[in-house]
Parts: sequence; structure tokens; C-alpha cells
Amino acid sequence: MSNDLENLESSVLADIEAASDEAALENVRVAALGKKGSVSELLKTLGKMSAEERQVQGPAINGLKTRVTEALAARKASLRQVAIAARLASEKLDVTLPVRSSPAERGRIHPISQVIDEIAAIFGDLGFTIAEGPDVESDYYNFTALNFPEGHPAREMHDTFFFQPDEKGERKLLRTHTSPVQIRTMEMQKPPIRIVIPGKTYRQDSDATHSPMFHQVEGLVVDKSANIGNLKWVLEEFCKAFFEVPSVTMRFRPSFFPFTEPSMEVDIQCDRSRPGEVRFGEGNDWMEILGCGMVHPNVLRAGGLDPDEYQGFAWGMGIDRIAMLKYGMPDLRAFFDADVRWLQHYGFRPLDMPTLFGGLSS
Ligand code: 2NM
Repeated sequence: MSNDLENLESSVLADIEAASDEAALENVRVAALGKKGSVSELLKTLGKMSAEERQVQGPAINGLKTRVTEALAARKASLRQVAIAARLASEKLDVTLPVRSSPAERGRIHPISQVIDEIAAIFGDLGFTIAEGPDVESDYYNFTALNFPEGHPAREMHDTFFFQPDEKGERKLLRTHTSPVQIRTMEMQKPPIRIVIPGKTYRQDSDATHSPMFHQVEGLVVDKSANIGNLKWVLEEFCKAFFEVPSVTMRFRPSFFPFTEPSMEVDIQCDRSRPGEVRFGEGNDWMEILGCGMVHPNVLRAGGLDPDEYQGFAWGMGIDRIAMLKYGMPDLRAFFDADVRWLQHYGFRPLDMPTLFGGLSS
């Protein structure tokens, strides 16, 4: 009997030592001290023994139970220690590592968005508001209201993307300029009107310098005395602020647009003698940057305004082109490639909003 106890004890103690985690140890405990455990079964035999026998076996079996219980507790403590050490090792955190930057710091603003924000800051300072309208337009707003007569060759010049005609035979189109927004604004708002309209425009044209979707910004001023002198001043203030130079020289050449009379194309003085670089406000070269004119009486009428009471001036330019000029980007197509490496290089920090007092692009 005492040999059996010794065998049992050494076998249970060996199982305890061999348990490699707390779950395995719990199985050993149940097998020894559980309801039907080997040690519990032994304890149950005490009740059936004679008094003399119990006097010997009682302390022996209870001693066994105590040693097994202590061994279990000791093993449990040491397994817990190992588990904690492993967890500490795997969850190690180097608090001296630099914090990973947030999306607001890592992301970049696309140069076109940056230039639109710069334009909004400049014209906002001059008292203009931003106006917007739909990309999908009617023939009326894109052409007719802007004094493009039915069948006029200028309609073909725009290489318009047309949609399939609807049941009524009306053909929607992708706006070829942002000018429809000027008509919509005149319809809704009484003069004085001072708006700039940045947005996407579409023409069937695609090569190194043309994209079928491009961006324009147009401006419109209507009140009782708006004149070419005002127009010239607004455009000069804009060019100085945008190109961040103290003075600019501009050249106004006669031109033709259906929606303005007179119409002008505007060149800005520049220096192109350094390869891959254009400087404004100096040099002996000219670069065309925008078109403008006095709003045609038919356009004012289409906007619901009496041309004998009101007059207006308007202008338009390509955002993509002036963005390339200002930030020295050689290829227009990269604008629409969505290449994050290009954006990292040419993009702008999201929290550096352009302001006139803070410097537009600093
Ligand atoms: C240009 C050039 C000249 C223009 C005219 C108008 C409107 F609707 F008021 F008549 N908006 N924009 C305009 C005038 C646009 O882009 C080269």
C-alpha cells in the first residue's frame, strides 16, 4: 500500500512538472484532486477502513494530498511567470520611437486643388464669391444663352461631348467651359455680381498639352458701371498675387469670343531664357494666359438683365496650364495619373491653406 502511494505521488508530481501551460496543469489537477481524481478516490477509501488502519493511512494519504496541492500551486505560479515574461517580450513597445504621422500630415493636396484654393483666396480678398454649377449641361446654357447662334461654327470649335438625345429630342452635353454658371447666376441673383467659377470642363481633345477633362476658372462682374479699366485692374492684381511677383506687364490683344464684345486675349510679360523655367514680371517674351471682354448684350439679356441698365466684364483661363507654369510641371498628363510618388513631389500639405497674409504657396 505505502509503495502504491509513493508510486502515485511520483507519477502525479511528474505530470505536474511536465505540464507546459496552465490548461495542461488544470487537467493534471482534475485527474488527481477532482471529484473522481486519483487522490480523491484514495481519500474516499479512508471511510471504509478500520480505526487502526485509518490512523496510519489517514496522515499518509492527506500528506500526499497536501504535497500534490502545494506542487500544483508552485507549478501554477512558475507557469504564470513564464506566460507574463513571454507576453512582456512580445508586447514590447519602444516609447522612444517617433510617432507615425497622421493622414493629415502624410496626405497631399493635388496641385489643381491648391491652385483653385489660391485663386479663391485672391479673388475672395477682392470681394468675389465662388459660384458652381453642373458638369452635365443643356445646349441652351452651354451655347445658346452665351450668344453662340444655332449652327454657328464656334459650336463645332468646342469639340463637344454630347449625350444621346432624350424622348423630347433634347441633347445634354458635358460643359465645354464654366460660362453656363454665369448665366445661371445672373438668372438667380441681382447685380452687383462678382463671382469666380472654378471647375471641370470637357472637350474632345487629347495630346501632351490637352486632356479631354480639364479645369477652367472664369470670372464675371456685372453692375451699372463695370468697365474695361476695372477688368484690367482686376486681372493685373490677380496675376501679381498668383505669380507672387511685385509687378506684371500685360498686353491686351483684340480677339473674338461669341459671349463678349469687345473681346481680348491677354499676354503676360515673361523671361524664358533659362531652360525649364519661366519668370513673370521680367524678360522680353510674352505668354498668352487668358481671354476676356465686356459681356455681350445678348448674354446679359439671356441672364434676365437689361443691357441698357447693366454692363459686365468676364474672363476665363485654364487652371491646369497656370498650375504647370507656376509650379514648373512639364507634362499635363501627370495631373490625371493619380501617381502617389508624383503627388508626394508636387502636392501640397493639407493644413497649409493658401492665404494672402500667410503667403499663397509658402
Ligand atoms: C473667356 C474669355 C472671355 C466669359 C464670358 C462669360 C459670360 F458668361 F459672362 F459671358 N463668362 N466667361 C469669357 C470671356 C470667358 O474664356 C477664355
